[in-house]
Amino acid sequence: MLANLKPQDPDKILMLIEEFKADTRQGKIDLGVGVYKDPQGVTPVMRAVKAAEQRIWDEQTTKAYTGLAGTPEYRAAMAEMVLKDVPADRLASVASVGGTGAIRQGLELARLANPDVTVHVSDPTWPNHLSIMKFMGLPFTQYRYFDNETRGVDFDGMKADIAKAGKGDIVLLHGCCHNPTGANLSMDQWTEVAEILEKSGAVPLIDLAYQGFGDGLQEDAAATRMLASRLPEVLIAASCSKNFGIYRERTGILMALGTDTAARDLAQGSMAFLNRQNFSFPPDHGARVVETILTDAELRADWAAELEEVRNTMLGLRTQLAGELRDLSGSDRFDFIANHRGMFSRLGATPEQVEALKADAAIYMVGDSRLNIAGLNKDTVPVLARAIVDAGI
Ligand code: PLP
Ligand code: TYF
Repeated sequence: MLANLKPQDPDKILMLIEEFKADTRQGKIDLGVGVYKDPQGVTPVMRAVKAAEQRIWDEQTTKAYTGLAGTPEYRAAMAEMVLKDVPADRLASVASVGGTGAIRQGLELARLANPDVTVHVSDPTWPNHLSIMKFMGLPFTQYRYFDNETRGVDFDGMKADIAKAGKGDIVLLHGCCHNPTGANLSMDQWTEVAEILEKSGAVPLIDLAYQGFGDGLQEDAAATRMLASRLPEVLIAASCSKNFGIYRERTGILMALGTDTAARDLAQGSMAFLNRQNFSFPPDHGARVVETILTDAELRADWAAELEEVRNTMLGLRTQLAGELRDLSGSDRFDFIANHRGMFSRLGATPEQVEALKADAAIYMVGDSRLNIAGLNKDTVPVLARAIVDAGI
């Protein structure tokens, strides 16, 4: 049986990790996988996470099963963090296996509700969106998103394309900090997106993996909150991997907002059912850490402060890199780096230029010229800027 298996395409982002490890050159720079690194190159355990884990260790008396949907306390805390004003009469939610698990279950839910669903997803998008939909055999199409000339959003193209989504289709949107481009919509543009979806009856599935990494915890959730309050139906797949730094704990949540309590209850039952089919109970440790932090004023304030440091570190690196490139290139064509938000910016370089950066300067980024800003520090920014200009980008 096993001999019949076919080799699967590897994840190109994850492959870079191995390639980088194997490179023996001094001064190599890793701008590949989207993991936050501090200026010393360490992905730290956040202070509040350590404190919450200590508290859980001290106080937890059982590790018996929770519930198929996870604990109500975790789901309530997350709903408050993401939505602020929680419409309890409309909201169904389940804890998930990371943000990826929430995306997968959200797509499964959409297909359960509408077997003819088509998913509309940005071009480009996080490669796992495409690979999950292909694996599920879910029909999908890509809407225009990135303008390679301006390195901003091709908003006219995006509007024209998402208007083609029909009633009951899914439009997958990055709630903030678009991966891989770093280019994002303004609030006015988000309002236009809401109007288009209002007209068509297509349902947004908002992938919120970077709340707190862009303009701030509240600001990064603003588009999600607006869509949730305006549209009758909204799906949200939120991840705690980045903003709590608990990548390996696999912590996320799928939320579904319906029109009334009957729709909410149907969604709740179906989402718990989907958890049961796929893995039964969702992982608890990361969820318990998040719940502990969000429900304790002191821990929450400390977590928010550390997250703010992380965000500001990345913003500082963006400003520095854009400035260095302005000086070295004698032009403002790299200013988009300062305007982008989140961990990533797409440089707009060719695959050959990306290869040249790797071969000549030991600088690793994803083949589509996505760089992880958090892989830099004050000393490596000038090295990268010089290499970009030398590569003729
Ligand atoms: N969505 C996007 C766009 C991401 O970049 C990530 C990051 O890894 C995720 C979702 C989900 O992350 P995780 O499954 O690790 O929570
Ligand atoms: O885009 C990234 O780099 C992050 C991390 O299969 C990641 O979202 C990358 C690939 C993958 C899972 C997570």
